Amino acid sequence: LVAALAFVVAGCGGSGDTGTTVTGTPTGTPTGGTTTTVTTNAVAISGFAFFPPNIQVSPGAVVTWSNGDATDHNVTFTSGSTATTGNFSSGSKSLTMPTTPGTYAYHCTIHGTMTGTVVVQ
Ligand SMILES: [Cu+2]
Repeated sequence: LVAALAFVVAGCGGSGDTGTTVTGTPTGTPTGGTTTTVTTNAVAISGFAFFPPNIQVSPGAVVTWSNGDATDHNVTFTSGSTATTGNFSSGSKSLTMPTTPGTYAYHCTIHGTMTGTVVVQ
């Protein structure tokens, strides 16, 4: 019986067992402070997060946030700008970015874990 059990356990460690793999996390994960910056003017709000969280646009560009959650969110800049969309629970809101190059951080004032940045350059 012991020998048979050991055989089964050893078998579980084979190539067919993928249930506990924790290595090889993909890059670009939207949480955890990733520094990946995407060139786009559109940001989705989904699952209480901005995606992509870090974007790059041209000076003076209009950036649009689309709220896919059925709850109020807002986009409020906290560095270099005081622009805010105000709360909105559906649809999209747009803000015109500054013309001065730099990194502008924003967050949702309702949900402190929702943060993002816009790099203007
Ligand atoms: Cu929010």
